[in-house]
Amino acid sequence: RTTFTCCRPWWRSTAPGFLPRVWEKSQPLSRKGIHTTAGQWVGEQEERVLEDLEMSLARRETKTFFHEQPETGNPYLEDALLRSYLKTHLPPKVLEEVSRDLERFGNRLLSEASPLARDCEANPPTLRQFNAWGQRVDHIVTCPAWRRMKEIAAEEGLIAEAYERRFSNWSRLHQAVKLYLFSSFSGGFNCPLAMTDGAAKVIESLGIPGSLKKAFDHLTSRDPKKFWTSGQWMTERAGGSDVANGTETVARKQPDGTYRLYGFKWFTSAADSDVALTLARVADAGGQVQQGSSGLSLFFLRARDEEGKLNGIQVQRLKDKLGTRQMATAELWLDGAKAELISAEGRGVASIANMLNITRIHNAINAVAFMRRMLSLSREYARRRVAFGKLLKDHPLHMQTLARMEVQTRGAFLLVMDIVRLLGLMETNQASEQDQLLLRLLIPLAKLYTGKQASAVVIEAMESFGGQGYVEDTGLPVTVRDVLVLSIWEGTTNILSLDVLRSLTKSQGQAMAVFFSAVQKKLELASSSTELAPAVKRTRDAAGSLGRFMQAAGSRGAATMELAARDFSYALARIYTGTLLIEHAAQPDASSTDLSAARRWCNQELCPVAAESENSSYEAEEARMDSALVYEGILARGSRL
Ligand code: UCC
Repeated sequence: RTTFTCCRPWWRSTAPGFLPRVWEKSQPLSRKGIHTTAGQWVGEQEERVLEDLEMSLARRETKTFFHEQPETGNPYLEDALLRSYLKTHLPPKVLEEVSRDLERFGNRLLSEASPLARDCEANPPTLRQFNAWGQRVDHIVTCPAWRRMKEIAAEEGLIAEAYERRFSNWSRLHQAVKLYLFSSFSGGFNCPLAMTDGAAKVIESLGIPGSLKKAFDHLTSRDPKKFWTSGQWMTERAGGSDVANGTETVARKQPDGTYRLYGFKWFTSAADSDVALTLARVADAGGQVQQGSSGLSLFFLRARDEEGKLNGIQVQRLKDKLGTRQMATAELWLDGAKAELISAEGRGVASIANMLNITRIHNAINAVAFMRRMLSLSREYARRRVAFGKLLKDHPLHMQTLARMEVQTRGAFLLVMDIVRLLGLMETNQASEQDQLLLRLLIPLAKLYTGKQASAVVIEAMESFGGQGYVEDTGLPVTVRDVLVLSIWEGTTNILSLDVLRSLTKSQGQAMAVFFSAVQKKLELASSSTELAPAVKRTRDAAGSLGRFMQAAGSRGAATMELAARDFSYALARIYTGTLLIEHAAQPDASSTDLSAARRWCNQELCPVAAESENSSYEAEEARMDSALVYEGILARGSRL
C-alpha cells in the first residue's frame, strides 16, 4: 500500500522486461502509439501500461474496502416490538389474520413498493401550465410509479380498513400498522393517505350526508379505479398556524345552494388529489365576511369535473421543497371553485379538527416508521461494516448509540399504538369519556414529541453510516429530508404545545385528571416487578413534580402556562411514554430488552417543566431575557423591539 504514497512508485524505475507479472497481464489493454516511431511507441506504451498498472493495483488494493449495501428483510417479521405488541393486544383470531396479512404485505413492500418509491423520488411531479395551443391546462404531471402507489394503497385497504371495521375496534390498529409499514416504502404517498383518512373521518363524523356519500365511498374504496385521495387546504398566504386570522378565502352562495370559493391557498399538499376540504368565509348578501375563527366554515370540493377540467382552480406553481419532493405541493388560486358547505356556518375550525387529529396521528405514525426504517438499515450496516479491525456491531460505543435510538423508537411506537387503540375504541362506541379526553390530549402530544424524536433519530442514524449516510444515491438523505417536515406540517411543535393546553382548558382540567389516573393505573400494574421498581419510582416522582408544577402555575396565570407549554408537553409525553414502556415490560412474557428499554427511558429527565420552573425559566424577567439574548446586536438596525 505504501506504493501509493510516494511520487514515483518503485515499478516506474524498473526497465521493461523486469516488470512484475501483473504488468504482463495488463499489457494487452494498451496499443496506443503503434503508428509512430519505435522509440515513441515504447515510450507511450510504457506510459500507458504504467497507468493501467496503477489502475489495476489501485483496484486490487481497494477491492476489500467497498461498502456492503445494507439489505433489510420483511419489515413486519423483523420488527420485534411490533410483533410482541400485536401478540399482547390482539385477540388470537384477529392476530392470526392480521399477522398473515402483515407478513404478506411486508413482502409486497420489498418486492413492489420499494422500487416504486425510488422511481417516485427520481421522477418528482412537474407542472404543465399550458398546452401546445397556449391554453391554460395546469396539469400536475405525476410519474407512473406514483399512480401505482395509489392503486396499491387502494388494493391494500390502507384507508378502507379503518372504516370497514371488520375487526371492530382493532381495525384502526390494523390499518395503522399497515400505514406504519408502508410509510417508508411509499415514495411520499403517505401524505395523501393522511389527508384522505382525515377527509373520510370528517365525512363519517358528519353522519355521511347524502351529498357526500359518493365521496365517502370513493375515499374508502379498495378498488384502484374508484379510489380517491383528498387534500387539506388550510394554509393561506398569511400562514398555516394562525388559521383564524390568516384565512382570506371567501365563499359566495349560489342560487342552487352551492358556493363558489375565491382565494389563494398557499400550501396545498398532494395537489393532484381528487377532492379537498378547505376553509372559507361565507360572504353575506352585502358581500361582507366575518373575521376570526367564528367566520370560518368548512367546504368540500372536487378538484376536477367529470371531463377532468379543473374546478375554477389555477395552479400558480409547485413548491420547491427541502423534502417530500415526490409529492406535489402547490399554490392554488381558487377563482370560483364550486364547493359544498359541510359544516355549520362559523364552525369551520372545530369541524376540520377531526381531519387535523387524523393527519396528526398519521404524522406520528410516519415519525415512528422513519425511525424504525433508518434503525433497521443502521443495524444491518453495523453487521457488515468493518472499522478499526472489527465490525461496527462489535464496537460498544456504536451499539450504545444505536441502542439509545432504539429506546426512543420503542417509546414512540408504544405512544402511537396507544393512540390508535383509543381511536379504535372511540370509533366503535366503546370509549369511555375518559378515553376520549385522553385521546384528545395525546394526539397533539404524540405529534409534537415524535416529530422531534424522528428528526433526531434519523439524523443520528444517517451519521451511523459515516460519509455514506451523506451520499445521495444511498437513499439515506431522502429519508432525512422527508422526516424533517414532520415537526413542521400539521402544526409546529409550539402550536401543538398550545393545542395541548387547549385540550386541558376545553375539558376544564378533566383531561389532566384522566392523564394522571391513566399513569397511576399503568404504574400500579407494574408494582409487583422488582426489576421495574426504579423506573416506576422515577415515573411516579416525575408525575408528582408535574402535579406540583401545575398547582403552582395555576396561581400564576395563562402567560406562565403559555411560556411553559413546550416543556410541559415534553413532560407529559415522556411520563406517559414511560408508563407505556413499563406497562409493556410488565407483561408476563416480556423480554429483558423490554425491561431495559423501560428502565433507560425513565432514566432521562422525565419532567423538564419542573426542572425549568426551578430555574425560573417562566418568570417574566426570563422571558424578557429570552428576547434580549435573541436580538442582541440587532437593535442598532432600528427594530421594533
Ligand atoms: O395543511 C397543511 C399541510 C398539509 C400536509 C398534510 C400532510 C400530512 C402528512 C402527515 C404524514 C406524512 S399544514 C396545515 C397546518 N396547519 C395546522 O395544522 C393548523 C395549526 N393551527 C392550529 O392547530 C390552531 O391551533 C387552530 C387553527 C386550531 C386554532 O384555531 P382557532 O380557531 O384560533 O382556535 P380555537 O378558537 O381555540 O378553536 C376553535 C374550535 C374550538 O372548539 P369550540 O368552538 O367547540 O370550543 C376548539 O376546541 O376548534 C376546536 N379545536 C379542536 N378540537 C381546535 N383544535 C382542535 C383539535 N385539535 N381537536 C379538537
